[in-house]
Amino acid sequence: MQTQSAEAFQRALQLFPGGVNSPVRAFKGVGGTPIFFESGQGPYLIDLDGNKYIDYVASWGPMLQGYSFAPVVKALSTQAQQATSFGAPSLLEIELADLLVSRVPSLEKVRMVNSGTEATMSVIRLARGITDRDRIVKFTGCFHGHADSLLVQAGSGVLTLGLPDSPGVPEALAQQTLCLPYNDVRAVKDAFKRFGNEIAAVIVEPIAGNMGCIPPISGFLEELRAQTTKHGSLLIFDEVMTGFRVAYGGAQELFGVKPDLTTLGKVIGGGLPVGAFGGSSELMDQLAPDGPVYQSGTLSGNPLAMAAGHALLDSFENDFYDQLEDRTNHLVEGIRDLAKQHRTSLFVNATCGMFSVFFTTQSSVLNYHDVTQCDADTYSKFFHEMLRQGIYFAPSAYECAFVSGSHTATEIDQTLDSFHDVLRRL
Ligand code: KE4
Repeated sequence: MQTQSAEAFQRALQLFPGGVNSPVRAFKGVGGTPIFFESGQGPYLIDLDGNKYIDYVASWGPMLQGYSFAPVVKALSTQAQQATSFGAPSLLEIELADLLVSRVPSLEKVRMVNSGTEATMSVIRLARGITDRDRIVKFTGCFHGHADSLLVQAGSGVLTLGLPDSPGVPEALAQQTLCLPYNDVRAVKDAFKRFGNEIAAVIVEPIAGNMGCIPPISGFLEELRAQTTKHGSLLIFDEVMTGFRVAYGGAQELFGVKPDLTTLGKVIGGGLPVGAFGGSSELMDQLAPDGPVYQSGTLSGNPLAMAAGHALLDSFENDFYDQLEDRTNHLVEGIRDLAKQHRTSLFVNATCGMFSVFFTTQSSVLNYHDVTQCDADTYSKFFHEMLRQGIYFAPSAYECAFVSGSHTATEIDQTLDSFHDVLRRL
């Protein structure tokens, strides 16, 4: 008997390309058909057939306090009765911006947008406008959304689907994007030696999360800061995934490296569509209407989204991150112990609130090349076995697993029990 998810997917295939509204949801990377969810509560998701899962996808990061988080639900229901959109300034955007600026070291001013892609697309235009340079540097396997200049050797869905790059991106534009190996200090130095004064900006995930989780090696972010400063280029930290997840002030607080510009998304919307980018007042004032670099958005600063984002971010008391780190470590150390016990060749990269399981005999996974040496087929088997255990991991070997503030020891221990059962059979 067909599940209701399978039936829904048949309908979706008639309406959406690939039956989805974002490629990585299509299960192409793991096989099978997507699960359609009906509701979520804390760390749990429930699908159309009433199956309950402990969730580690977190809507790809935003759900840092789990699903149906009461303060967010309350803020949304209150605001919805006032107005769902103004297309005009409101105090709600000020309250969220105040919170972002007070916590993220590089921010003096921000511009609200509606997705991470909008944030990175806009910040690249700003950097090019400010420096009057065209070249940008990104890192192979890092994903910054689907703006043309950034869809070059990208991670996430591009990597999952094995797409070389994307048709439709003008060659002339793609040529302005220099892709370097992540964590490769020598390659960064060489690139700046050759192109230094032509480089508008370097954009980097300060902890890579779109080729699986890959933290920076010591000195990598510091070298990016040194080289961009030396050559008059701008350093952009894409903290769409890491912002408010890995630390109170994001990865830039964690590593003590301050970029010129930062992009944010996911968590700051509390599950609603919000992105933002920001930096010093001097740089941000180059944006219209005061400055010459144009950027705009009908629903930017949307009151519902601002209310949801503020309610979520306002819930992170200082010890939130200590607890999140402890919970993440408890799970990750447990996985490593079980892998040893079962002699499973796997490697785990982790940081506060996010981790990835790589099926590999390698003793480290530091860049895209290492990731390509990992066994994606075994990940697919792992994914489906865990699904049968009621544990929902990302339907791709090139994504992260996310722990939330709603995952308690109960869910973590149940997840480890499932790992025990599954690793035995892999
Ligand atoms: P969005 O446009 O999807 O809101 O954000 C793009 C983006 C930018 N920067 C980073 C570091 C990101 O991780 C993302 C989006 N992440 C993927 C999953 N890793 C979104 C999932 C999807 O594409 O459906």
